Amino acid sequence: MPERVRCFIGGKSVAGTGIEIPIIYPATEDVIGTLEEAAAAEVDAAVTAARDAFDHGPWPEMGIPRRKEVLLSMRSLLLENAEELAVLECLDTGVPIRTIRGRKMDRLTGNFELFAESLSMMAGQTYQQDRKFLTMVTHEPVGVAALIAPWNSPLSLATTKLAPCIAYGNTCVLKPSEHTPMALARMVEILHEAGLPDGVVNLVNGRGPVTGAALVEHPGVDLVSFTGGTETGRSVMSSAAGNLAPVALELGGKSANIITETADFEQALDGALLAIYSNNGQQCLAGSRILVQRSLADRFIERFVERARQIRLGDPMDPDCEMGPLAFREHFEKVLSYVDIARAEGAELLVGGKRAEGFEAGYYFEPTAVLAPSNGLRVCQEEIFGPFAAIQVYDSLEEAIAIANDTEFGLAAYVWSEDLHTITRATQALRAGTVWVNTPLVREVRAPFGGYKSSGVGRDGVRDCLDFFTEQKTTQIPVGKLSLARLGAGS
Ligand code: TXE
Repeated sequence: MPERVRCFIGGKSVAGTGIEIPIIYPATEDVIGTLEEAAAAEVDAAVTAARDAFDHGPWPEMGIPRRKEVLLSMRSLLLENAEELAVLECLDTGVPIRTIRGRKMDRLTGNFELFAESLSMMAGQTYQQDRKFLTMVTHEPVGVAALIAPWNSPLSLATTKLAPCIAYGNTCVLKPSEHTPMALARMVEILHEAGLPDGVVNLVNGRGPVTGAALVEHPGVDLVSFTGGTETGRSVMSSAAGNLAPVALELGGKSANIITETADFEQALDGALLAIYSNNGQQCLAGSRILVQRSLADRFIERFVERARQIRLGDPMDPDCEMGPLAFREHFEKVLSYVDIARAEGAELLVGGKRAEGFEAGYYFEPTAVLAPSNGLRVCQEEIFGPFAAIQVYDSLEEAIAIANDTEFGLAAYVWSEDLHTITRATQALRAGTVWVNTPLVREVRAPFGGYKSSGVGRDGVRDCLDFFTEQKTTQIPVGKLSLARLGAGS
């Protein structure tokens, strides 16, 4: 475990000259390291190193077979070091180690594999409608990208940006969340050990309004890709506008999980619990509004509450742990505050609602659910980002669809039914970037992923990442000699 987390700039570890921030293990509240915050000077050095690697380095000019080889050797080395990375991510986040060892590590290594392979299939276009010209469209790297990562799943979400960014020949400066810096710092070292040229990936650490803001506003940044909260996303977008830097934003959600009376009840119950309580409830695509059809509401709520009570909270390093602590103190307090907000607005507390008992320390919060009388409540409209479900009862499918769409967000939606027409009607009408039918939380990483409305701008996925992380260049060449009008040559 690193005692100090520093910047990594131009292939070297560099001291941060900002403040020192304690790194806290959320399961015990022990200080387990110190983060050296990057001040504006280190941010500038990191952008300069990335610019230099873009303008003069081998990376953007490298042929695809060689770049692909480097990406695949990064993947192999990450795989070899998967256990170390998993432990660091667990210490960073408090997410159960079994979740990290499983789907998080698959995502991390899969991101490098996918974008390495996508290079093999990358092609431009030609237009030949006008027989006098050959018109070619080629993809070229854009330049220096600022990549801002969140704290709920640092390795997989940071590399969802980083892998396509560098695969398509760009260089970058990565800023992890100040709450979860360790696994990504180690990952950046591993990428270099695997043969990544210096300056292609630079790392700066620190608080959002300090290090993050300095990075996004830096005039040397050509592109900004951000994952985080909707409010921060708005400010990132307006800062990037100063440089006219294109932005991709993956923001919050308040996704509806519609349980119809035609659902496979047991599957829907398992799915609803997973959708709100996995990853300690801290995921943008959580099914945080559970809409249950009236005929099965009593039975569903009773079983849901019974199961929520039995979720095994514990030490996230224990492979049997199903739910760990929330990621940091302020976040714990934010989630807790929604219990009083819910009560004050007339919601009924069904389960949980307080710090979990039996833990001397740690940001443990009980799996919580409230029954909300209306979708207008703050617990139904605001992203809580914790193990906190708002359950509502509806009568008809059309009513459920209207409730589902009555939100400023549009990241995901879930529907559970065995009836074809229910499924087709719901999937067509739901205003969300991803709709899951009879399953929670699958990610097909090749397909677009992103949000409608305030859930984001742009999409992850192979085609959209190619569009975002490359410039398209149109080149036109005449076929044969042209006879051009001869201005100034007399008639
Ligand atoms: O996230 P922030 P916060 C949601 C969730 C959560 C809320 C607030 O609802 O409760 O956001 O969380 C960096 N310029 N999600 O405040 O601030 C910051 O350092 C540049 C949803 O912790 O969005 C970190 O690296 N960067 C979500 C990253 O932004 C700035 C994941 C995310 O932090 C910055 C996380 C600035 N001005 C929270 N301010 C998801 N979509 O999965 C902050 N940052």
